[in-house]
Amino acid sequence: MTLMNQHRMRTAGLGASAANNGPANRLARIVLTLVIVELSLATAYIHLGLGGELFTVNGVGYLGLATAYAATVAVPIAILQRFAWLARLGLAGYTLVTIGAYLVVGPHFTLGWITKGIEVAIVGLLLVDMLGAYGSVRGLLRAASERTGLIAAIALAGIVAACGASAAGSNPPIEQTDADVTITSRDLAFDQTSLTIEARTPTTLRLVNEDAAPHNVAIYSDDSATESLFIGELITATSVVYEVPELEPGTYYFRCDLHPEMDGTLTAED
Ligand SMILES: [Cu+2]
Repeated sequence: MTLMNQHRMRTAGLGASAANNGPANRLARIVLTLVIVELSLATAYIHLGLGGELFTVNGVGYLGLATAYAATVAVPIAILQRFAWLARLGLAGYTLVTIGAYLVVGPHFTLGWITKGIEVAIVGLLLVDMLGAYGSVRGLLRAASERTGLIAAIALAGIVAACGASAAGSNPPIEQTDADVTITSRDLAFDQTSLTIEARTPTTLRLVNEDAAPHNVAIYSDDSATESLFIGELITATSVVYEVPELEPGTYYFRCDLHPEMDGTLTAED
């Protein structure tokens, strides 16, 4: 950002705050900031709960950027406030990159898509926030979009809180169905790195997940994981019996799609 742009932004910011100084508007801005921080912390919490290196690093990033955003926007210290534009752009950019990486890499499961919905909302609300702070469109349009965004934001914050409460409250019992093969995930690791099943016949595979982080078992033709033969649903703190389709005799690759470092060899033999 050039010095001239910064100057223009600050000038625009002053103009906007002079025009928007009513207590209702000020309250709206505070609530908007709180909601953006809450949604960022919710995303951090979900990602830290998934475990594994990538999600942990990403969650810590959200924590740091949410803190930087809250500090530069809300703390009345001039030197901090001068960097509010950087914190806003940083959080928006980071969120966009996270969404993009997710679309490419996955894993695409329900909680993942919920998190992406929250992230899209973060970016949208930051745009409303930046529009309000730096006012590049007319005041009327700005005020209108701010209020609409605010109502949507409050509704979304309520949904996130409700989801969090229901996730914390649910504790499904572990099924006790018999299966041909059983594998257990504990402390972000499988208890076996090699599984053997009967070839040319459908197999039942039980995954007992003792972790609070979601895991699945997915089978691929080899460790490039490009050709999938079976993708089990992700489960958290419960057990599931997968119906694995029949496989020709040979050696295959299995892993947890969420934590690819949890992997091993599956052998199908007659
Ligand atoms: Cu996993």
